[in-house]
Amino acid sequence: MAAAFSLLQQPARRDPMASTSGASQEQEAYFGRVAPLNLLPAWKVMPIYAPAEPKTPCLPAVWHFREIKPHLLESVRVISAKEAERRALLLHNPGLTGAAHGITQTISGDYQIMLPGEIAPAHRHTQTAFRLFLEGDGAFTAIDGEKIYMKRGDLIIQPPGLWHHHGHEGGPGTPPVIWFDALDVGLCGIFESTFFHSFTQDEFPVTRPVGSTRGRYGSGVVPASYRPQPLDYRMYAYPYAATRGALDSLRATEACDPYDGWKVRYVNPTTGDHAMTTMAAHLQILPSGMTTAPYRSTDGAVFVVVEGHGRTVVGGTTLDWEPNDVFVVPSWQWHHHEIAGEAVLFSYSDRAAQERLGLWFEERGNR
Ligand code: 1HN
Repeated sequence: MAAAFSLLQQPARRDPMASTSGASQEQEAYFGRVAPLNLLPAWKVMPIYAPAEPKTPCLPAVWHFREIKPHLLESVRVISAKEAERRALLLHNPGLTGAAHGITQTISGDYQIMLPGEIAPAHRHTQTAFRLFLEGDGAFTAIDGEKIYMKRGDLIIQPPGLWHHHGHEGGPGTPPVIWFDALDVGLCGIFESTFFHSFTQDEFPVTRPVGSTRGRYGSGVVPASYRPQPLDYRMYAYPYAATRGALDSLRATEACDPYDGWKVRYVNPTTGDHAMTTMAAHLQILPSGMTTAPYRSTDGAVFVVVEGHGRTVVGGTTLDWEPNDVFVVPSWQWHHHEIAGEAVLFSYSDRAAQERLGLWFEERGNR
């Protein structure tokens, strides 16, 4: 990206704090006179509004599934899926304080659990969401009248504005199902554009057979009359077997990328653009023993470990991970992965939104 390089290669500018650190008595008195008019001198807030490079209060962090699962299992005794609407534990970035929460300032992440026979009631919202299914059998999510059954590693995208509910159809005594959810909660919050409606009944009527959308839009064809609109996407289910197959196929003929190993991007098959309008999602495979080259980008990225184990070094912090763990690399922080056992990492971020707004930048370091 050309713009990225001109911005990245600019010489460090003078310290903007210098203009405010030594405010004179006269300047302080002036601030005091304009404040009652709800005015702030720009030169006073410039360092906050315009740091020389991206700054984030978010910290690198890891959530270990091994530690969290007992609490998830306990949550089913505390509240029903129906009462909770979504019985999920949100991953809170330890660097965020006050009203701000989320795994970064723009996106959320949570583990959700359901027991056999339960329904998580239907609702719709302006947030875009997705689920990455982790464990158990018999779970479905129903989107806009179509049930989608979920297996380990499947990505199911929930477009904004469509009614959805979830259920677990396993018989009595079947183990609970657990998946990972994400939403662009903070992003919609910043834009103050969030709408949320609960449906009048627990289940939104199912009107289309299983497999309808993937069959119609994910087979290299579209219904003849369909014209994709920029914000419209019709494919919701990305089964793990297909995505993992794409990685294996890349690996068979392409060299291992020093930054990414072998990596694929989830796309809207009718446009080739990101699969969601706000969040980008990727899946990558990294061979055992690999240490990736240092990399940073302006999108704070969240990784869900699907297979393997290893650690990720973010600045001075080392995050160890194994399957079903989740870790976050905040915006613009140098990081690399050290792979102990061949790993498959799913990752997501607000990169799709940043790219659309011309705000996304990356930098590749040398080993
Ligand atoms: C939500 O709608 C779901 O639909 C899951 O499953 C987690 C966390 C915060 C706000 C809405 C879902 C959520 C959520």
